[in-house]
Amino acid sequence: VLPLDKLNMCMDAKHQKKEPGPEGELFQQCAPWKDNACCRANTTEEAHKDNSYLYFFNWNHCGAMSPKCKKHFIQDTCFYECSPHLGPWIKTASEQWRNERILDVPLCIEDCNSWWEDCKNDFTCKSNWHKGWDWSSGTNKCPQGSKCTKWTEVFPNPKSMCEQIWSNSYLYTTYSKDSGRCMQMWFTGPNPNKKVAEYYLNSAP
Ligand code: FOL
Repeated sequence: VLPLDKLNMCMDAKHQKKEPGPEGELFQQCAPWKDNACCRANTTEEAHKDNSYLYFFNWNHCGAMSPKCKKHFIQDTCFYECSPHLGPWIKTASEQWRNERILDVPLCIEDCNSWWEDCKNDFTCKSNWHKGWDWSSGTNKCPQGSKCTKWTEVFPNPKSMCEQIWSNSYLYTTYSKDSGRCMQMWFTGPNPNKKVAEYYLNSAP
């Protein structure tokens, strides 16, 4: 049989393990996932670097990204690479670099709002960071015809950023962390997202 435990599984993407499990140590911001993770320790170290081998992604494509903004992108990377409770939102992907993706993961309002607040004075040239870059140098640069503008011009509000930046990986919600109805990118202690996945799995059509 195919083991398919939607409450405890890893997506078939670029760096995730086949099955979730404990990792002795995970690096810094990814440490909350160490008891049960889809990421390896190496992946979490890379997640904290600029232009890491994970995606060779350049956060500083419109000048240096501020540290307070970058910490949210590191946390998003931890969440994306490590989360074992994304089953209800895993879909087949059409990209050549991954077989599966996440779609419309309901993100807690605090996590989306603080991410946008901490980035709103930064600059970018694109609203969808998955597609359309100039990769000719080996890392992403703003494509010809695009211009670096204020974050708020590209993303007027938290919802536009959280939903558009990774092709609708996230769904903006007005649920708070204590609701049990939204997924948390930032948490300490036991992973609160398992119960959220359980809720959505049981309330699914
Ligand atoms: N975080 C979350 N929450 N969801 C994600 O889907 C996600 N994905 C990445 C990182 N964090 C995430 C991966 N990021 C390319 C660009 C970004 C990227 C992975 C790959 C890239 O190669 N883009 C090409 C198109 C490639 C294709 O579509 O096949 C480009 O044109 O820029």
